[in-house]
Amino acid sequence: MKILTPELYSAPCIKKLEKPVLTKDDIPYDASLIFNAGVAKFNGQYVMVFRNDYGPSEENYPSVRFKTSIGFATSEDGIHWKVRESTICDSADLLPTDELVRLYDPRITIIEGKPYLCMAMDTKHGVRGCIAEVDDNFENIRIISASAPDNRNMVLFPEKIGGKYVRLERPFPVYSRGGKDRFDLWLSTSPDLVYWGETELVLAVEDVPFANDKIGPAAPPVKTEKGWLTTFHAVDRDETRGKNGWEKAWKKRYCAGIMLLDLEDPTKVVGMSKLPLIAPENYYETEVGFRQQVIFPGGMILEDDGEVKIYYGASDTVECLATAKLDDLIALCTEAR
Ligand code: BMA
Repeated sequence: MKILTPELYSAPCIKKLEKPVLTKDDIPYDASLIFNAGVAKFNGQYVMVFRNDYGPSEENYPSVRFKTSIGFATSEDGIHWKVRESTICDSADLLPTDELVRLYDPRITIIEGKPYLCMAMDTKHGVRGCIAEVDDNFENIRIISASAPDNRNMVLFPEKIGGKYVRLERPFPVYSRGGKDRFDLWLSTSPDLVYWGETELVLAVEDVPFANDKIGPAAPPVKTEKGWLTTFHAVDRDETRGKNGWEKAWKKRYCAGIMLLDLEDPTKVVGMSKLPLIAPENYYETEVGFRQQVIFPGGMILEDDGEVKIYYGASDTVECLATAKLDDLIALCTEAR
């Protein structure tokens, strides 16, 4: 295992599955990097919408450029997945004249029985965050709202709060935060999922002891008696780090953090773990893959027996699953560690 300093570890209550739950070998079409999936329980099964970056290999990267498709899979147990032959969308289908370049990093939220996807959206004029409606078969998407650049990593809450839809998001204030990645986690509300406003800061990068670079939302929040339980991604950067993947150098490490937000006013952080929830440790998180040392949750499911499933992309290459008990996750947020 490659050790980055300072060493960071997952919380003791986290149990990682030994192998990824989805890799390129499971995909019935051109696939290379399968990661950053959204996962939900919907109509009696688990559904997954995942990112597939394909085209280049480690040998010919970066002269061959990635294409990106969004795939769909279902599961009876949340562990073994069946991937559908047809994708939801594919950047290869876009025309060179189109403004949209690709959609990626999908998250699923079911609101009043209807599935919605939040995605990052690269366009010719900047990175935007979008919300899309999707039919119950996850075949056709319709983008209903897209932010101004620079924003992405949006996640919707599963119900209205105070009569309004709510999302967490991560704008990129490149000029006003010192010209570096100093990006924070924000919240906006909407009467209709289309028009968004009342934007407030929730958590700043300097509030997170294991981040020195940027933070942002991860999986959509889960409602608990103690508050909205939600993961976030947290990045530390070290200029001395060298080759950690396909690129000449990859200087960032992504961990997952966890916090509780107030049930009625989710701009208020009720508690946050001062240590990472999930850190890169395993072989497929630290030794192999496109960008090693990256953990990026996109789906969190609370089961009836109190088990929480957390799905995360590892090394921007495979999709993994960790589990924990709800009570332990709440304790991490409310008891100082
Ligand atoms: C972010 C996004 C994520 C990715 C991460 C690490 O900026 O592109 O999709 O997982 O970088 O490469």
